[in-house]
Amino acid sequence: MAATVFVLNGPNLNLLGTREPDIYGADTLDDIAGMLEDRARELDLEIDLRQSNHEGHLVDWLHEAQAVGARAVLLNAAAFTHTSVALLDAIKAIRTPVIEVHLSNPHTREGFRHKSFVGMAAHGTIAGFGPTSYLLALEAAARLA
Ligand code: CA2
Repeated sequence: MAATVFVLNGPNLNLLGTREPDIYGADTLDDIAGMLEDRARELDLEIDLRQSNHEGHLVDWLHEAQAVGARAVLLNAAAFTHTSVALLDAIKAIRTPVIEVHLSNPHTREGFRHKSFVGMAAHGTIAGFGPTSYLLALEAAARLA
């Protein structure tokens, strides 16, 4: 059976492709899901992509990733990246590797985006490549032991 990679997306990413295309691009989350599923098939992986505007859902899904034995989690926690000690603790609480993903490069943006609670515990971070960030993160997940 193919290993599963969770792709967890935080607040407002349900609106992707509808606003601020200069920063986040024109692709929707469904477009990104399709792109990931195509590549996952080639890598013999399965994608379980979810989005929530609620911090606790993301915490629960990180726990679930470990419980079901997911290969890795790709996590774009959106604004919670910069605020959430709960996500930091959840990532530390599981053994499943978490790869932090961002469409934009937060380090070239406002100062409040330079701190990442997710990055403090993530296996690694890929940021700044638009939807390709997710694809690169999937490639990295496929190469994890
Ligand atoms: O670049 C990223 O992927 C971010 O995680 C996106 C977050 C932002 O708070 C992070 O600093 C960097 C914002 C996601 C908001 O998504 C929208 C989508 C469409 C229209 C407006 C916002």
